[in-house]
Amino acid sequence: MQLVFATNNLNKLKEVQKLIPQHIKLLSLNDIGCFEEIPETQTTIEGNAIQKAEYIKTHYGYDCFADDSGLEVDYLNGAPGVFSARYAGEQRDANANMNLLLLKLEHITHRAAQFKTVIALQLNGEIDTFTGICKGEITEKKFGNQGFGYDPIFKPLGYNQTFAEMELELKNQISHRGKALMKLISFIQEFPK
Ligand code: ITT
Repeated sequence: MQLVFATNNLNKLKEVQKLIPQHIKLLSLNDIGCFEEIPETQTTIEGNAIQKAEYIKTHYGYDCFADDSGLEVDYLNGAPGVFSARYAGEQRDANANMNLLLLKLEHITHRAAQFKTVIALQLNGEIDTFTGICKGEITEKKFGNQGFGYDPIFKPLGYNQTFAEMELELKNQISHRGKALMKLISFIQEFPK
């Protein structure tokens, strides 16, 4: 079976490549000649994931899955959520996004947050979605330099390190994307090879 993973984020591709079973041939957007910006205009994480997967099927004809993720901060009523990538502006700058979030939480002790991923799978004319959540808290400053996005300021529950201080294997075991992907993988194991 071959499946396109519809992401322009090379970090996500790297995370997913490590977890996907060998009998599934993972194609990137590069592999199918898709170099355009895929629209993400929905108001929910789930809506964006479905939009990305459907876009690839409609315009390129491939079965495909797409992930949309966001960081939901309790004190900010779930923001930045679906706007996580462009929280500090259209330049989608991870450092600027983290700085803005740290500023909004300055002197705030309630720092609970969660990462959420929804993966939408477009396979054999059907759409299915798989959700993964990872609970944790926002640290007071940045720690570590692995990973991407908000990783340096997110400490998952039960751990003393941020995602950016962890090996990718550990992040994958406990992360929102890892959990959603495990659900996707057990779903597609059912299909013939
Ligand atoms: P796509 O091409 O897959 O859309 P993207 O970077 O736009 O890549 P999303 O819209 O799914 O990804 O994610 C929004 C943002 O949420 C992303 O840019 C990061 O800032 C943040 N994010 C998502 N997953 C993350 C993770 O595992 N660790 C840290 N930050 C993450």
